[in-house]
Amino acid sequence: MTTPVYFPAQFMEHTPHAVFMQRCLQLADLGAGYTAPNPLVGAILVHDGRIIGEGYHGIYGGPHAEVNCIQSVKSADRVLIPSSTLYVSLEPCCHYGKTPPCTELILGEKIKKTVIGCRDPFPLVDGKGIEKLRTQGVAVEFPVLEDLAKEKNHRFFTFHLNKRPYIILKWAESANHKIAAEQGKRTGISNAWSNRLVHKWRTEEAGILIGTNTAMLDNPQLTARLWTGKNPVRIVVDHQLRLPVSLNIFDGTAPTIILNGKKDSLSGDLIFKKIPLERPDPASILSALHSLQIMSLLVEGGAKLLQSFINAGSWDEIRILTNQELLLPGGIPSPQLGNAQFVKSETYGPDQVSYYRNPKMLFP
Ligand code: AOF
Ligand code: ZN
Repeated sequence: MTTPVYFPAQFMEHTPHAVFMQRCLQLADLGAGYTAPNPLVGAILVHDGRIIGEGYHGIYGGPHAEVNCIQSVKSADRVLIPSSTLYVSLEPCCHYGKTPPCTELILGEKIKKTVIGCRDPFPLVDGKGIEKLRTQGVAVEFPVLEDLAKEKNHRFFTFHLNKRPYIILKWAESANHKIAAEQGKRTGISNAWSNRLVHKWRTEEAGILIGTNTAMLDNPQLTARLWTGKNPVRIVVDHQLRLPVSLNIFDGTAPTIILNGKKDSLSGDLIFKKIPLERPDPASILSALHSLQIMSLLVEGGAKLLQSFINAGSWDEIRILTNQELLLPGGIPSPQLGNAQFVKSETYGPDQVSYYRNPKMLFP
């Protein structure tokens, strides 16, 4: 557990709830990469300006932030729980999922005051957690730091409100904006530092998507082996089921979904998911992935697949690694950015990493 922060009583009068909510948001981050399709949530218990408990949702299927927070209270402080305020970055749940409702826990512990960051868009909760607490006599202060609390869970909100995964399009390109030297030839573009950054990104998303040609020609592993964390689910579009099982994506090192036009089947970590269309488009791919509970997606190519997502307006972020020292005459042009809005750039040796956002596509 982290060191408790102590606010003296006279300071407390002027301490906005925002300070304690900030702490919840910090704690929420500790679950990043492990909770999908659940949200990132942090909670603290504050008694007379002193934090007596802290917790966060650490892993999908595991205890919620509120449970870990209450469990962390030292035995000498347990008597203080009913007269403490529970701060939580997301509305407490009121349903039986993999774990029991947090509202029952709050009521059972006789906590009389809660401060909540933002509403939970999950249909089984969606305001009903707050209502339950209020009707049972718990004072609820809501919302506090709502924009930051929602931003923390932009993947979760996008998944529930837009009914599709949160989408990050990514590619590496030469200084003259080519993603490969020629069709069918794997071209090394990014460097050891930026490759590690990409593997870090892989640990942060639920799934990683590529098209048939990229799977066939590049034979990628799509794992996060250069960074510590969880491998994303590998997702490949293979409409005609042309891909040979000798490819790395079939090596069993990470769960793999094959989106195809022929069959639905499940064998261990290998899922075949049928898309009943002549040609799968972004909308059909996304609705299949939504039904498979893939909360966020890193799309890593090829150019045609990336462009189809841009053209459909189905994307949230674009991240481009540009090797400023590499020129590829001829070659395959990078996708066209369309209405992408520049956010920032970073430098990793010769590579510049540029981040864009979709100005139209934030959750409602
Ligand atoms: C909370 N605190 O820390 C989280 C919540 O299957 P379960 O029981 O884990 O429930 C998952 C749902 O609970 C998830 O979709 C979201 O609505 C909520 N997550 N709620 O009170 C938490 N992680
Ligand atoms: Zn809960």
